[in-house]
Amino acid sequence: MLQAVVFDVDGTLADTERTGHLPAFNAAFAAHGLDICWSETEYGRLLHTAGGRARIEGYLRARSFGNAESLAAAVHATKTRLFAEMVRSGALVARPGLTDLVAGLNGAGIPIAVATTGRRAWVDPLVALLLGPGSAEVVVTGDDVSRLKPHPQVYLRALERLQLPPEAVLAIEDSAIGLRAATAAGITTVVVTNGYTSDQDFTGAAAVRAGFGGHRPLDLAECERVHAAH
Ligand code: XBP
Ligand code: MG
Repeated sequence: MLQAVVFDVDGTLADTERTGHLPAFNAAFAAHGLDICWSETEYGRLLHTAGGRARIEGYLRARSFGNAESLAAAVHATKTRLFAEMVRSGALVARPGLTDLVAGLNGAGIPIAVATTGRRAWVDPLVALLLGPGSAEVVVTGDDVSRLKPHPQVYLRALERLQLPPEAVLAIEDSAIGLRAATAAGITTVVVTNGYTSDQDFTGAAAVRAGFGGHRPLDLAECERVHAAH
């Protein structure tokens, strides 16, 4: 029986990468006087590195910046602040259909958890904005783990806090990196793709969908069906 649903945040709850993180990274580069501006296409390639700080550091290292580690830390701190401000301004909207699924889970009393590589400074206000204040019983962020996705640590921590075994839970992810993290924790996973992830390898997913809505919505009944079938 399905006893909890664990949601990824970026790309799953909202199109945060393109409309939120990317402009925040570019604004942070400018704030630090760096002549770097990632395009949407280039950012799509950079998403193969999980975590914003590691993403910046890898980019700077590849361009032979001597102080890549400390500079990445400083730029990422600025990016985190800027993105948190953007979230608090209410600039991001939930993916179509998500609200219906959340209402179904709330109505059935099925706990919601969140497992993300993102930072708590913006994850908490974003989750409150998109899922409703207090909707998520457990929120595990990149600040709570030492290994980011595709390592399963963030999902294992979520299971611990839910006090549930992996078989009782369904994960909802948007990317191959996230799918690997959730399945490595033993959790049945549905992938809801987006423009950045639709051509990735989703081997091992219980189901792959282009969105929460459409003619076959990923609602509570569908989550329960997919979970029971695996
Ligand atoms: C999302 C990410 C995040 C964001 C940036 O991965 O990779 O790093 O791009 O967030 P997932 P931070 O959806 O699999 O959790 O800058 O706060 O790291
Ligand atoms: Mg994601």
